[in-house]
Amino acid sequence: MRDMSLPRHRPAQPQPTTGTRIGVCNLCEAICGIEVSVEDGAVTGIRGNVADPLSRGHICPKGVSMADIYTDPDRLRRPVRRIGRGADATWEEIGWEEALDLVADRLAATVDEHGRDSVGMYLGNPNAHSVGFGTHGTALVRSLKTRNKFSATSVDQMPHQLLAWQLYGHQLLMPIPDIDRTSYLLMLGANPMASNGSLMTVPDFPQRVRELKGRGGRLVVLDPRRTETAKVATEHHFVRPGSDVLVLLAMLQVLIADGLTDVPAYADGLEEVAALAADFTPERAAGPSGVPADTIRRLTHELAAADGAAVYGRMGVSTQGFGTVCQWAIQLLNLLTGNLDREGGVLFTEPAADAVGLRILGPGHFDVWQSRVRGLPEFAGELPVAALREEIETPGEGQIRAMLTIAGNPVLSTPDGRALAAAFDGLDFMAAIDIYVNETTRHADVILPPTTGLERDQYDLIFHAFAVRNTARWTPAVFAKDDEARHDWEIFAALAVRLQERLGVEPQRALLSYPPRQAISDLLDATGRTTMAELEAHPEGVDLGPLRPTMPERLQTEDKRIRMAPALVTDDLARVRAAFAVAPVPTGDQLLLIGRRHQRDCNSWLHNTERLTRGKPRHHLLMHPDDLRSRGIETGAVVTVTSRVGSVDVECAAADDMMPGVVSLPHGYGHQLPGVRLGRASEVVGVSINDLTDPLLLDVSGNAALNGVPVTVTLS
Ligand SMILES: Nc1nc2c(c(=O)[nH]1)N[C@H]1C(S)=C(S)[C@@H](COP(=O)(O)OP(=O)(O)OC[C@H]3O[C@@H](n4cnc5c(=O)[nH]c(N)nc54)[C@H](O)[C@@H]3O)O[C@H]1N2
Ligand SMILES: Nc1nc2c(c(=O)[nH]1)N[C@H]1C(S)=C(S)[C@@H](COP(=O)(O)OP(=O)(O)OC[C@H]3O[C@@H](n4cnc5c(=O)[nH]c(N)nc54)[C@H](O)[C@@H]3O)O[C@H]1N2
Ligand code: SF4
Ligand SMILES: [Mo]
Repeated sequence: MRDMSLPRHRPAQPQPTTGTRIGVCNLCEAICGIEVSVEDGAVTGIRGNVADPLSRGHICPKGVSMADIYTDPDRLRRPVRRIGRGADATWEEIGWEEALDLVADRLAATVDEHGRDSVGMYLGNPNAHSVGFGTHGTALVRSLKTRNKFSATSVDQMPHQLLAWQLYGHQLLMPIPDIDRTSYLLMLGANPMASNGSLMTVPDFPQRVRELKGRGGRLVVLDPRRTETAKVATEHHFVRPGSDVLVLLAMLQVLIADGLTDVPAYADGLEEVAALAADFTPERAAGPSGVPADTIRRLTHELAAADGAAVYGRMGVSTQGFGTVCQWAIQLLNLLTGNLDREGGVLFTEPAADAVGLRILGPGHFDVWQSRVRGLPEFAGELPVAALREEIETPGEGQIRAMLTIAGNPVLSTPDGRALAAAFDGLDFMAAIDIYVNETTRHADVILPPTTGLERDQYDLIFHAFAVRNTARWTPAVFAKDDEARHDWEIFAALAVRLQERLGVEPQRALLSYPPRQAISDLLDATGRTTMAELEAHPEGVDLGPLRPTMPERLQTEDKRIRMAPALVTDDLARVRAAFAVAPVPTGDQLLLIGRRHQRDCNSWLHNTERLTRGKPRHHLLMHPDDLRSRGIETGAVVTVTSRVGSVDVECAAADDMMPGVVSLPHGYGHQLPGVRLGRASEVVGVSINDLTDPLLLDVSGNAALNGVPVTVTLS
């Protein structure tokens, strides 16, 4: 049910009234260029832009839905204040000045009374997709100076950033598979046919794989589900969730024992790595992982022999118990086979706006301080979001009493989300910068809504740096915002200045008048690879060429060398040994739960658009037919899935594509909470997988182990 107290807005007279404009889709990391056709102010079509040097005309169903976000009647267009709670809450619109003052007053008062850590912050995924956050978000974050800063990073790519800092000297300096020239791509725990790639900006993955196979190259996938990507691969192997670490260490062992290494002159520590990997043989990996020993040996030899090869691993090997060791082994497989910094291997990008070289973000640090309750390590100034709830609920010095969320929905996105929702209700004050009343922001006292994709300028500060080709693109807004709307950067700047004034810090007023275009222009000038003038003359994007060798100059370590065996990793091998010493496989009636993504889902949102929610339901618990049979469960039945933290009831479906002993639920569902104001979303069936994931299951980095969660499944 939509709350009628919430005024519904149609956009004010949009412009241009008729014509075709170049835009960009900011819904995933593929950053596709688009062409938007407009007639009489209404979007009549969105296509991929064939002139875009990176995306080459690619588009997926979500790109087309950029128009639905723009016209969405559920979307907030003015600040709102909540009156009442939960299902009975109503929302009233208030003016911008009043709303900003209210948020700044309450947050500053909390800091004054209880100290700077009493305000908590969650930064969600869409921030990475907005230039305004890149240029102005940090000022807001810094103005609060809280140690209780959390983000989607710790349910996502934290191990990658931690290792990028440890090995290459900067948290954002990650080598990218040279997919357009490689002859061998070994992929673990990633499904780019659905996700369109991550930490590998690779628009049009399907076509690039066709090209790879067309030139005789191979794609090998290791995944507990025969995914859409596994189905287009030349080879797929099931691997038991959480056990990849044994397979990857065994590959290192084979590589070294069989004399297949080709170590670059700027890397140190081969002997140490050899000693560490020595007893992780393929035979030891085979039982727990389900990958036969001879397969592990063969894949290792193929990798070493290939003329340009890349190993790549994503969510499935990051958000699991050994995410850091897995990602370390992946980096080392590339390094030791001589594929780092090699055409057709993995290479560093040379972005036109270089967040790494220009130190827009610091290089990183780890465990400099710890979370108050559980003593979990910070990484680069943020704490694991799995600790957020206890930091709100546990009394004492430093307890979180007020929250600010920015573009985040942690109730659906982080472990034990249901309990986190209850914790939010206990706060003194909560504010959100968000475009919807969703499962998280319904707890906020005030919501400040920014403009969205088609109404704002865009430059992909983050994703150009992870792209399979060096390109740059500045995209002016397709539609001018209406007078009363605010861009996110305007909200960040206005709130930062207000907080600085109230907290006795010199206010950075210049922020308010320095739009992202100017900031990006300055960054482009600093590297000199292109200019704002050139980008404005080429709105389709400017091609800066394929990835090139840059080593060791591009290294950000002080001595321009790579230390291959950092203590953080070598220490964690003890945990690996212990984990697989006793019970290599789940016992009894236990199954291991993993997540999944669908091409037409977008994390926790966009379930209110007709375009993306029609068609076959896709919320089922997928289960191997043998696992159903042994429990006497028919496909389609409603089952109860139970983990340590809770249980959910959901329909199941038999799927030969699942590894026996493994079950899968999509993430981002579970919209049936009272008070959620999202048209169709509340009718979209499906439960939240994060009502089952466990905040106590963590990688050494603090990243949540969202995959490989032990569950039982019974007939409801
Ligand atoms: N179990 C399980 N959990 C997961 C995952 C998984 O695979 N399995 N994946 C994890 C990953 S990789 C991620 S990145 C997180 C994502 O989780 P979150 O960080 O929560 O991000 P989203 O769900 O993408 O978006 C959150 C909200 O941002 C708002 N929003 C959208 N666009 C904008 C905008 O332009 N500005 C503002 N201010 N708000 C906007 C919308 O209301 C949306 O609901 O989820 C994680 N959670
Ligand atoms: N359509 C769509 N696209 C998206 C998103 C979306 O929600 N929808 N979200 C975006 C975001 S925020 C991100 S971070 C990226 C993520 O991009 P990907 O990482 O490519 O996406 P996932 O589908 O989460 O892929 C994880 C894979 O790991 C497998 N897996 C689970 N556990 C294990 C394990 O222990 N070992 C191995 N080897 N595999 C395992 C799963 O079966 C799954 O196939 O996608 C982005 N793109
Ligand atoms: S692949 Fe990603 S960037 Fe491209 S249209 Fe789809 S959602 Fe948008
Ligand atoms: Mo993500």
